[in-house]
Amino acid sequence: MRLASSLASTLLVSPTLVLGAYNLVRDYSGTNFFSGWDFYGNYDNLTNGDVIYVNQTNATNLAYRNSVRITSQDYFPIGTVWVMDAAHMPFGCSVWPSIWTKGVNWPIGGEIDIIEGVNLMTYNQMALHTENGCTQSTTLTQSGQTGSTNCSSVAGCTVVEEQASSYGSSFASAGGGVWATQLDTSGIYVWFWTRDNIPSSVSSATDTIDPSTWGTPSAAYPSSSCNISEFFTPQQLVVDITLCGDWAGGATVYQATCGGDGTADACYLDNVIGNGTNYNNAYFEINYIKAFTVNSTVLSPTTSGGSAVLETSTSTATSIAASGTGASTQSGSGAAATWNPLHAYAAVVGTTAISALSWLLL
Ligand SMILES: *[C@@H]1O[C@H](CO)[C@@H](O)[C@H](O)[C@H]1NC(C)=O
Ligand SMILES: *[C@@H]1O[C@H](CO)[C@@H](O)[C@H](O)[C@H]1NC(C)=O
Ligand SMILES: *[C@@H]1O[C@H](CO)[C@@H](O)[C@H](O)[C@H]1NC(C)=O
Ligand SMILES: *[C@@H]1O[C@H](CO)[C@@H](O)[C@H](O)[C@H]1NC(C)=O
Ligand SMILES: *[C@@H]1O[C@H](CO)[C@@H](O)[C@H](O)[C@H]1NC(C)=O
Ligand SMILES: *[C@@H]1O[C@H](CO)[C@@H](O)[C@H](O)[C@H]1NC(C)=O
Ligand SMILES: *[C@H]1O[C@H](CO)[C@@H](O)[C@H](O)[C@H]1NC(C)=O
Repeated sequence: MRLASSLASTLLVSPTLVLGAYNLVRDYSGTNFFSGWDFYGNYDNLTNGDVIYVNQTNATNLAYRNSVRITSQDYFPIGTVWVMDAAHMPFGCSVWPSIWTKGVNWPIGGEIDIIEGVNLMTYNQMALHTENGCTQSTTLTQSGQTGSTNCSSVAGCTVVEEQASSYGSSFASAGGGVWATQLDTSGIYVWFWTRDNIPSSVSSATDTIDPSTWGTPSAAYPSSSCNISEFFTPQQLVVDITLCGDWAGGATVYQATCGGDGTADACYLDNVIGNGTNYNNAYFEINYIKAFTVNSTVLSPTTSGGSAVLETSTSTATSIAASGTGASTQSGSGAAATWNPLHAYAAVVGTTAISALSWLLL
């Protein structure tokens, strides 16, 4: 459902971006991609999708397929830039992928939806979710189109990407692209570039990165109407794919791009109980996810208080040991991708009545 509000067209004032460099603290890529994440290991009791986020490998409930929801073990402080390079994002009827961030006591502590879409949507939708009192300013500069400005509403404060090829088959056809997200006391900003438009300051960034030259972001949430320090605790990254559920499975949302009879069960009946061939494009192909922070530090969660504490060490990507745990190596006829050892994949593997939506790392 494309959001019709045109509030964004009246937005004029430039955000004040903090200048200066951020230092690399994590590089999730290649054979180390799956190091440093926790697998959810439960059915989707968060967005009511028809999936089991593995490990529940012996599930017999045919209402579910296997999928993956991974959360970074690290928490990243206010003062972080994440950069994500993907060649392919999952898409298809009933498919609902996201790359997003959350605090330790989610939904308290803020949520940043960097990449999110459902079904056959053709554009990415960004959002913040917070407790009451954070809104998107009406005076800012962004290239995207604002949907809702209330970050504590059910939908969150949403911004639709206006550039072409930000989601679905057009994203894949363009060779994918890069998102960069700045979480700063001055605000939260998301930039998107298709493959051909990635600035060299991003593609060639190694140890440091500097957002000050990137120009107008796709989505801007300046602190003038949302005190970032108040509404956001340190954030962990989440990557997941669910099927149907609260957003993709909504009767009108589903019908908008996938048709069908408009009933509440259409998403499920038309896709989830099928043989898996519907999910040939339900995979991530991620070249890398990198995190850069101002203080070269990452955080680990405490079990109380909703805060996070500094780790004693500040290890960098190169010191993260490779581990095979959690990196499924299933394959099957439903997997459409050409496997590349440098990339991490999530794919539908559909050969039997119970298809598996699985991560592949070969
Ligand atoms: C989801 O299930 C897990 C495992 O049973 C549980 O720890 C968690 O609290 C549940 N989450 C919600 C939101 O129900
Ligand atoms: C599935 O797991 C449960 C709980 O661990 C176990 O009791 C059951 O025997 C398993 N079923 C199969 C078919 O492996
Ligand atoms: C960075 O460290 C300095 C000195 O410890 C501290 O004052 C500042 O708040 C830190 N900034 C961030 C973004 O963590
Ligand atoms: C935002 O939405 C929440 C939840 O519906 C509501 O309680 C709050 O009053 C709204 N805030 C504004 C500024 O409209
Ligand atoms: C923002 O929130 C922080 C943390 O709660 C607080 O210390 C600060 O005074 C707030 N800033 C403003 C301008 O309200
Ligand atoms: C899977 O379902 C699709 C769509 O209904 C159908 O075209 C295809 O023949 C089926 N494949 C198998 C192996 O049953
Ligand atoms: C989860 O998967 C891992 C790796 O396959 C396995 O070692 C572990 O026993 C599984 N745990 C459960 C609860 O299924």
